[in-house]
Amino acid sequence: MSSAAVTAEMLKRQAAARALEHVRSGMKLGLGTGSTAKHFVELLAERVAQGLEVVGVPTSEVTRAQAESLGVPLGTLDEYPVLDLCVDGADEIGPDLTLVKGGGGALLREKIVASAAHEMIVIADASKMVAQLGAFSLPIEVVDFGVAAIRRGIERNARAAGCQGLLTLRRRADGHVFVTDQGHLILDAAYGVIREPALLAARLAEVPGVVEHGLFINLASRVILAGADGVTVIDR
Ligand code: ABF
Repeated sequence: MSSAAVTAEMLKRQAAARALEHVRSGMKLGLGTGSTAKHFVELLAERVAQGLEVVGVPTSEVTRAQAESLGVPLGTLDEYPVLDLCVDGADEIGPDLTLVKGGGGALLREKIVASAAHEMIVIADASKMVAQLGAFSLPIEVVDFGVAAIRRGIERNARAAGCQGLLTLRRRADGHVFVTDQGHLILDAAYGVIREPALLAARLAEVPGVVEHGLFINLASRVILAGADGVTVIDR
């Protein structure tokens, strides 16, 4: 692994370790998806082995498998519809802590779990903090019926929110169409800049066939960023 990659992983782990300081025995936790959240689950598992009593609700099958293999007690949102804390990563973090998420394809479950938690802590390396959202293509989760028509609806409604850009059907590395844990497809929208996230979110939600999108608005209560100059905590 290159020295830059090692540094990036170290920063992610530092952010994850800081988030762990907010975990207490008895908590019900939302467990995020992605490489940064993976560090959190690993560190959480170490504390569980030392006696910390928590229950984790995973946001993806990948996280479920990781947490299970590490011995973290797991539950479901049906058993625990209210969570104390959700810890997750993000692809972009805006100045008001609006997030772009979904690069890992887990945005639907992530948003449901985050919404069920009293608090959402986002952990990331400092490069995820941006002045304006949109450089990272916005993941839009859609059903697999009438995708061409859904595309037109997204393009029309996004234009009304001042956003235009190529919609790309997400594929796996092997070229097959990516299918989410819920059996849906993802269109990644290269908008470049998202000036009015709330307006775009509202317009996308109106399109029949759009299940969810990667704009997380008013969900993150705290962001923990790890950078070369240390760890920064930002509260909403
Ligand atoms: C997940 O975390 C995804 O929504 C998001 O894409 C990802 C960030 O991944 P990483 O921590 O690997 O940068 O929640």
